[in-house]
Amino acid sequence: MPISINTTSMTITHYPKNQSSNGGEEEEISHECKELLLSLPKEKGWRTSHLYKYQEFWCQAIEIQSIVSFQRHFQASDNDVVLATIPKSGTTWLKALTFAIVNRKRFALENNHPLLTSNPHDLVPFFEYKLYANRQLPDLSNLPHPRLFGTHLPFPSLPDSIKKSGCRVVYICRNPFDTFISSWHFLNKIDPGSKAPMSLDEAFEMYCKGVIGFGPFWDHMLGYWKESIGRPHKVLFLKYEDLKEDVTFHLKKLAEFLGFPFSLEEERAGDVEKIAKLCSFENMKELEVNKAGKSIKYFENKALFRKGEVGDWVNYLTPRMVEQLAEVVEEKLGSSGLSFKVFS
Ligand code: PAP
Repeated sequence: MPISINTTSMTITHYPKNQSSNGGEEEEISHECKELLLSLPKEKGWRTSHLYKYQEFWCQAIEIQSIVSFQRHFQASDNDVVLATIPKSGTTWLKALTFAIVNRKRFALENNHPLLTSNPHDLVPFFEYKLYANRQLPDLSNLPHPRLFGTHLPFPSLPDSIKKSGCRVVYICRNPFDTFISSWHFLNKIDPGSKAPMSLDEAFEMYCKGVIGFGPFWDHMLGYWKESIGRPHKVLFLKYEDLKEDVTFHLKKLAEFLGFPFSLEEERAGDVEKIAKLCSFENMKELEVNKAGKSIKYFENKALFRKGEVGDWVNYLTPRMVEQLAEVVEEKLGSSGLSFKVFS
């Protein structure tokens, strides 16, 4: 029998689960999903024993189950906002900025702002890690509009109702050198269960082959890049390094794209700068909720705030690795017009 509970303003229906105890990896996987997994190519995973290739991207077994449910059940509204990223590209930052921009009339920027007491992943939930995770079917009809959601799915795998409705998609990506180093640190910080941490060398080889959650990174980026060129009013493409260089410029651009432009009075009152400060790495890292809280299963919020810099990869990659990854980037992205700053 399904059981319904109410969490804040959305109702979530839980279905009975199959229990197992292998660090959550294949925990709670339905018979239907197990059948699907048997038909998919697989490789050794970074954190879990395997990554599976589902619809041309790599992901964990438990994620596939949530993704299938999201693809089947989610119905977009025209004013929904979907924030899309490949992991470790600026997801947390983009969620914070978007939440603050869209809700600035509901929540004054001065004090008691929800971002001071909640991690951005709680305010802008992931489809695949929260809303459709754990075999839940959420009732999202009571969420305030515009509804804000997050996802790591590549563009072609988004449900048709997102791709075909008027809803807006914001994508942020980051140079592959820093994204790789950030991913390696992060995945080794998560409780690996019985698995030993993965060496930098091994992780690097997998990354260059495209074998990383939601990768290959080049396909992920190109899917949104092409869509942003074809439908610029519906898909906004941002880069982490550009935001680091001039956050207020990109904040205003984001607000305009979302349909919440700053008025002259707001600009004069310094609201753009207030949001930039509220969402800054330095501010967010020091908040109690981000030092001690846990918003997503298997990792603590503090793992989301490491260095927040452009160019930290120079401290880890050998000249041979830099050359190898630069070749991959050139081969896969060279003709697309998409390029990255790799130093601050
Ligand atoms: P996720 O995909 O797991 O949610 P995501 O937020 O995309 O992670 O990436 C985390 C990276 O963004 C970390 O980078 P680092 O490992 O190189 O340090 C993290 O420090 C950085 N980050 C988190 N919040 C901010 C922020 N407010 N401003 C700038 N960078 C941030």
